Amino acid sequence: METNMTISTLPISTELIAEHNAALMASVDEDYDALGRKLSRTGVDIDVVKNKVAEFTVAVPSWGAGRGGTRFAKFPIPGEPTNIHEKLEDCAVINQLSQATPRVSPHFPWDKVDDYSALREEAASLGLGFDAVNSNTFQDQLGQAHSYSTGSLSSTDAATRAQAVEHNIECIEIGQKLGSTDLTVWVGDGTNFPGQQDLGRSLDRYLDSAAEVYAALPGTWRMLLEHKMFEPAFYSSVISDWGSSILAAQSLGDKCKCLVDLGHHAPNVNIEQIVARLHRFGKLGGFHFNDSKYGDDDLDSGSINPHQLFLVFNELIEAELHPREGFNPAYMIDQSHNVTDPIESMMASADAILTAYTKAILVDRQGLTAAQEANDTMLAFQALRSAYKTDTSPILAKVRQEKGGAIDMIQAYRTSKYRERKSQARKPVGLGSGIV
Ligand code: LRH
Ligand code: MN
Repeated sequence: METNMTISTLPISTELIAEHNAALMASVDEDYDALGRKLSRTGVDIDVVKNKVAEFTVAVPSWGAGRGGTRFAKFPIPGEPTNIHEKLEDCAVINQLSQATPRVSPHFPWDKVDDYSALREEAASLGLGFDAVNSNTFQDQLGQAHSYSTGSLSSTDAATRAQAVEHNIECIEIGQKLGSTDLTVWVGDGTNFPGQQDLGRSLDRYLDSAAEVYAALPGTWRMLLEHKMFEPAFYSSVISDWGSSILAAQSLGDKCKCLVDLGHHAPNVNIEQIVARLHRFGKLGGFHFNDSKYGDDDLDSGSINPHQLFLVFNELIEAELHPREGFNPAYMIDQSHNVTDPIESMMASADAILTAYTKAILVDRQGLTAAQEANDTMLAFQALRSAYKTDTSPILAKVRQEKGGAIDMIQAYRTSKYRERKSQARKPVGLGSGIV
């Protein structure tokens, strides 16, 4: 997070938050002390857990600040953001109340501006920094020379591949001005018909293009490859699964890692095992947290399958305890808020992600490992389940309160009437469809 910049006025009054917390503090303290006594019976110091949780943060997607939509429709809400400046303001609200989302992951050209240094200062004045930058070679821009309709980094057309490489390099240059150190590369490249493209040659073209992007990475930067099973291609996707992604990352080099978007897998795929595998080979680069029931639904994290999110964090705690070269995953949310206020959804999602992390911290690792080595299946499972069953909300409320956030984020947000105020100040967003 930018430190040399003084935070100017934050969007929610600190008096309102203090008043809100004062009314709830007694019950939080009571619940926290009760949980503390319960955890101490199993040798866990709740303050140690609290201090570890207070260090955890997750980035929010700039594109998640506005209402999302599907190919059928998008239903804007009054006062939703219309540009990156308003999106940063809304992201500042999420961070102010959650105290857990101090970075924004931008997307280009959706967040294009003339002066990126000014944008960096603007974000810093709101207490925000920038996380991984996202390139976009899955849409054509007005006046673009070559269409991505038949692919981008893997296109059969050399000029189109060069254009896609150029765009990714431009994103790196923008990211350097913003203080980012990661480039996330997701391509929609693929086919809708068997035979439409040679499955081997399309990957070879992708690897050649990606190698040019890789070569442009500044010293400390990483390139995060994001795999996705399908959509917009519905027969084959060039980087369709973790296998294609890790092989590509291994062939590109040490600075190339794999990013796991939870929604990019077939239903019931064991994503936590994918996390363990990527970590085993030092290629676990980051996450796009969301939830889904069918496809890439981009629903709120933990809203459909909070247990899966817990099991993913269980693998991340194991990874922290047994780190591999360069283990430093980028934690980011990637969601599309089609029916809720995006600010409320991202605050609730940050809470769900920190809840999964906190429950994973509470797992009795020694007991688990001993039961696993002894093939005591039930005790091993119960080591996870008893942690999962623990209500960790007093710890999260205490962390937020102590860091200056709100004990009940949604209640405080609604009391602030922030969205109503913005619906007066901001121009209405037109009807449309699609993600942004
Ligand atoms: C692709 C994806 C990718 C982003 C886009 C907004 O489905 O997850 O991470 O570029 O959503
Ligand atoms: Mn994603």
